Amino acid sequence: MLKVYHAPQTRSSRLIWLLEELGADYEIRYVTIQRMDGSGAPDPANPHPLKQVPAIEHDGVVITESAIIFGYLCDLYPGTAMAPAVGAAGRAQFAAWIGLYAGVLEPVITARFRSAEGLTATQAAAYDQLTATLTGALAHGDYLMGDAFSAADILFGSLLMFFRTALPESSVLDGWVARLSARPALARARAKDAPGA
Ligand SMILES: N[C@@H](CCC(=O)N[C@@H](CS)C(=O)NCC(=O)O)C(=O)O
Repeated sequence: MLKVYHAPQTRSSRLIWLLEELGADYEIRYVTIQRMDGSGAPDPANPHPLKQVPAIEHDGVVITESAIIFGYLCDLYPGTAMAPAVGAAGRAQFAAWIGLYAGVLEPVITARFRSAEGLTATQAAAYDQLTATLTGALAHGDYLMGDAFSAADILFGSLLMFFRTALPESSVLDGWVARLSARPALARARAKDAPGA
């Protein structure tokens, strides 16, 4: 059984959404985390070495980091629309999106949350490039991978669904978020976000 260590309204919420899209068989272990407002506390039951979420446990192995977990789960459930299979057309593009999330979006957006004025010139350039890459992709299709919704949309789009101001105002981005918000799997995930919800 795949176990998901999850705390409501966090980066692990989008993982529940992905699992619903994949039709996966999984079990949610609700854990507490230290929240940015000072509430909550690290949970001894959480196997994440930093006591963060998400973490998953599969075949006795703990896997952390959202982008890595997304890639792993898409490969665990091949043949869905969530990601092109290894070797199939579009797989390289999918890998590039996952890498962009982990290598650029996470560090740059985290730095920006700490201080928008405090970005280094390199980070500020990466932020502008990131915005241009996302809006550029969405100018050519309804989703990041073109006409087909994929796990890449969940990974990136969930950021704007939580914090729309993370990226600049844009009708292109707003239209994308509206399309993502209508996914039935998202409604199912939201129903499971909090214990007993
Ligand atoms: N890069 C990590 C970040 C994980 C992360 O920061 N998760 C937050 C919740 S959104 C957390 O667990 N915070 C509690 C803490 O840092 O102690 C990922 O994407 O998986």
